[in-house]
Amino acid sequence: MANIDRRQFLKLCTASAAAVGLSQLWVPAIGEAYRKAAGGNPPIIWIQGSACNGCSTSLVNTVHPDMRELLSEIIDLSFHPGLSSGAGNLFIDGLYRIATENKGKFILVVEGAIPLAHKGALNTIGEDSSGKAVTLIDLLKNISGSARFIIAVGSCASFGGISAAEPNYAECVGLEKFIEVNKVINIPGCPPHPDWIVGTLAHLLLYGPPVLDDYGRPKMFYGGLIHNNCPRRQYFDNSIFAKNFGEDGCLLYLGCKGPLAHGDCPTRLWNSTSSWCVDVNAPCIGCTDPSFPDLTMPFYKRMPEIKGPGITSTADAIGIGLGVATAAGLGAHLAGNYFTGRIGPRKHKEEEDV
Ligand code: FSX
Ligand code: SF4
Repeated sequence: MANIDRRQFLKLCTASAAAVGLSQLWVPAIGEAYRKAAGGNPPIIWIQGSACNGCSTSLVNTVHPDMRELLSEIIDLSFHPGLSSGAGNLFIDGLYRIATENKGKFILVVEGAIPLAHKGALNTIGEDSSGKAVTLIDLLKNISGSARFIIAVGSCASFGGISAAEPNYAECVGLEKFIEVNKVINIPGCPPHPDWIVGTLAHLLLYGPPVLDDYGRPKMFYGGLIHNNCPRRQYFDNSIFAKNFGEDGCLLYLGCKGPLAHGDCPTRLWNSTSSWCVDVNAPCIGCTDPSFPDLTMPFYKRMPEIKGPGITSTADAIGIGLGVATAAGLGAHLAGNYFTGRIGPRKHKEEEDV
């Protein structure tokens, strides 16, 4: 058993940027849990689809724990296209061997969307020993059913993201279009914060799946609206709006999508707690939302559907209302995405808030 309980762990994971030295507390606890775990740590198989590699780059930038601690004390990253050595069919054979030997145990992490056009031929990941090209679709069909947990890392893998933006000639979809919805944990963000990835993995390994919201996102990281914790919120409430980049004021008129996006960016901060988008005068582009990017563009133009100050309902009610209003205002061809296929809401039985 870990020597920190789940409540303490959640407290550490949801702590603000002021909390330092998290690794001193929870990295050893997780390491100890691993050592005591019967059968050792479940291996992680990380595969990539249509993406920019930004999610992997974000993971490598983890600070607490750092990458060395992460790989040596927390996770068993058995396969990663960029971090594993090997080439050719040996690479693919190795991947299948890990999946077969760890049937029902391994964690499958998918980065990037799944391109469906041309039977998946736009996304081959290597060749098997007979020289036949292996597509991402083939691989997912072959191994996803054997995974214990499946994680979609990034907005592309979660909901399609940039890869599925109009006109989407490659017919990219998020993982949930491919795999039973309730089996996938989504960690959106373009890219996601390293803490969101590492914290979710750690929770999975220590306590099982975290509590998820209706879009499959761990509530411990995505439970609040950006707008709710934004340091410029007082400007919004007092109708003080920046009209040009670099001015003081709420960034709503410059396109901020903070009122519809969920995440803890304002309190967690990015790049080793140095900053986040709004801190550097850049409006939130809503990258954690299922509507990103088709419905959150243009990034630097105000969405008329996002109302100004005077809103007195709860922050979450504002977010839901805006999501629907925005979809309604942007044309049926895009709204169709929102209400059907691409962004399918799902319901979870929740015993706790996070
Ligand atoms: Fe997508 Fe990952 Fe955006 Fe990139 O690789 S979530 S394009 S920043 O980062 O898949
Ligand atoms: Fe902050 Fe954007 Fe909300 Fe303004 S609209 S308070 S800048 S999140």
